[in-house]
Order: sequence, then structure tokens, then C-alpha cells
Amino acid sequence: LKQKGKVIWMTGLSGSGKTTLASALEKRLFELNYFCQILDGDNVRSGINRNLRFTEEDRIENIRRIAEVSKLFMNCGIILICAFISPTNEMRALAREIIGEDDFLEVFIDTPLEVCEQRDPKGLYKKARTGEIKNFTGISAPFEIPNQPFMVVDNTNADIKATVREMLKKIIPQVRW
Ligand code: GGZ
Repeated sequence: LKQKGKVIWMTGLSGSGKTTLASALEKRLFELNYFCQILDGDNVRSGINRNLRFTEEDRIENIRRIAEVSKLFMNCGIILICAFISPTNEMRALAREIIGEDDFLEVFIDTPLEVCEQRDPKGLYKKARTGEIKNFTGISAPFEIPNQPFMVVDNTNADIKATVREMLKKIIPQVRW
């Protein structure tokens, strides 16, 4: 491997575009023979973290395990693309501490709540509004704006191609994307 491992840590609301961006990022990286791995709710909460729910305590444990697993992958030289809400400064600071300041690239997917709720691809916001889902981020659980993210992306327009390019230019500047 010619690359060095690092962690692209996407934080943002449900429906902000994290998963979509993660897949597009992975595709682009693979095209140029970068070796990467996505971690998201789909492959983590269904497996290693399937005993965790959405209380503050469980979310902290969710993020802690993800960060520890990311570090192991990263030490093999793999580029991690992590897509988790990771709603609080405390959770993101924990991940940063485990992974290490230099390799932790925090990307805030800053799509406004109204846009995410409008999209509501899985109908979760609707359920959160009626109270069927409790502790839902943005509705009945907090989302704290990151203090000093490596990068901020607004995915309101969902221009995935442009956003991915912008991200890769910043993350791997030595390549012409
Ligand atoms: C937030 C929830 C909740 C609650 C289920 N709050 O958009 P999705 O559906 O596909 O992704 C969301 C995912 C969030 O899991 P994370 O592991 O990223 O969260 S955290 O970092 O806060 O631990 C959402 C779904 O799970 N989901 N219930 N109450 N999102």
C-alpha cells in the first residue's frame, strides 16, 4: 500500500446525506486504487453494536467502539469513511482522542434540519414528531454543532459529485481530483 491510513469522520443529522456521500467517496477512491472501508449504521449497528440503542449512554458506547475499530483498520493503512450522527462534542472528542488528532478528519455535513425532515427517506422524522420514536436527534435529542471541524459541507442541493470532489481535494490534496 502506498497510502497512509486515516479516518474521514462524517457527522450530521439523519437524512443529511452522510451515507450517500460515503458511498460516492468510496467509489471515487476505489477508482484511483485507494483502499477504503465504510463504517455506518448499516454495518455497525446491525452487528458489533446491535445491543446498543439511542440513549446518550449507548450512543457514547457506539462511537467509542467505532473509533476503536477504526483505529485498527487505520493501522493497516486503510482509509476509513465513518458516517455516524455522533451528535455531541463529547462523542466526537472521544473519537478524536482514540483515533488521534492528526488522522481524524471531521467533516460536518451541515444540511439544515428542515431539509433533512423534508427528505425523511425512512419516515423517521414523522415517527419522531408523533413520539413513536423517542430520543430522535434534532427533534427530541440534541445535535451540537461541531466546534472546529476539518471541513463543513452543506448537502442541501445534493450535488454529490461536486461535494465529493471538494472533499477529496481537501483530504488528499496531492491528487488532482
Ligand atoms: C437518531 C436514529 C434513531 C434516533 C434510529 N436518533 O438516517 P438513518 O436512520 O438511516 O441513520 C440514523 C441512524 C443513526 O445511528 P448512528 O449510529 O449514526 O447514531 S449515533 O451516532 O447518534 O449513535 C437513523 C437511525 O439510526 N435512528 N433511531 N433515536 N437516529
